[in-house]
Amino acid sequence: MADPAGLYDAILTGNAKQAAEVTTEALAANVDPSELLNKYMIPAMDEVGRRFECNEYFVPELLIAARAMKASLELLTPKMAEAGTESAGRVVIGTVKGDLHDIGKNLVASMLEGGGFEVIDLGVDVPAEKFVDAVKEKDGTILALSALLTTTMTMMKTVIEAIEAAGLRQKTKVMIGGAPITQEYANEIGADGYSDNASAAVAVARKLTSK
Ligand code: B12
Repeated sequence: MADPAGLYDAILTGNAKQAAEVTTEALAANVDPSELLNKYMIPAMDEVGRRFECNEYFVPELLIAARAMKASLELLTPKMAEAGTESAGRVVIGTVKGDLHDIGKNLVASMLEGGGFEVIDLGVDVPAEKFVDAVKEKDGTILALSALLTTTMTMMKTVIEAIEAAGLRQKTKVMIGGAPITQEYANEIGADGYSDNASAAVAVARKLTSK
């Protein structure tokens, strides 16, 4: 079996083929998918971000690293989602308007599915009205918002205000996340839940449905 540590370099250098190969081999050898994710893949994306900040990497490098990350995630997430069966509740998820980052959001969506939730994924760059329309369809929906940019995280507040204006706030729990988001920010904008990673997001969603 190829060393799973090779996944870190494959993502860092944007080698999607190698990322998929190492992932396939590691899964065949029963390596825990969350170990691959937390030990190699997320640290690689963090390093990509660091290099971008230092002007060592530019947008093309970000894009090819993201493509390699996705190639690996496509193989991993079905394994991570295998656990759950019955519906634990309904979640509408999306990345807020102006923001195109979807790797973390997709991961949260897959983990929620694995946790037994029915997940409606609205994609990226989602305007507040679209979230409102999707939430309207069923009472008791959890709304999960993702943002990766300090310039777009403020859209989360806009979405919460739109949900309030539509008279849906009492029936809707809102959870938020993404690299710049903190518990303090969640409190500040009146979100009901926050987590900084995909597995904790499932626990948060469970807690919100049990209230
Ligand atoms: C890959 C990447 C891109 C890719 C995105 C590809 C894609 N399909 O997603 C591309 C190239 C498109 C991109 C573009 C840009 N990017 Co970018 N990008 C990144 C990078 C390197 C990795 C993000 C990532 O995927 N991380 C891995 C995932 C797994 O982590 P995550 O998203 O944080 O998600 C986890 C948690 O946050 C949480 N979570 C996430 N969402 C949610 C939701 C809920 C409800 C919950 C509970 C939890 C949760 O769980 C997830 C899993 O554990 C980050 C650096 C970084 N380390 O974050 C920069 C970064 C986010 N980008 C940045 C910038 C500046 C940009 C651009 C403006 C660059 C430019 N000049 O064009 C554009 C903006 C485009 C746009 N309008 O959105 C900056 C943001 C700076 C800031 N303070 O706002 C960062 C931080 C890089 C940096 N260090 O400067 N980017």
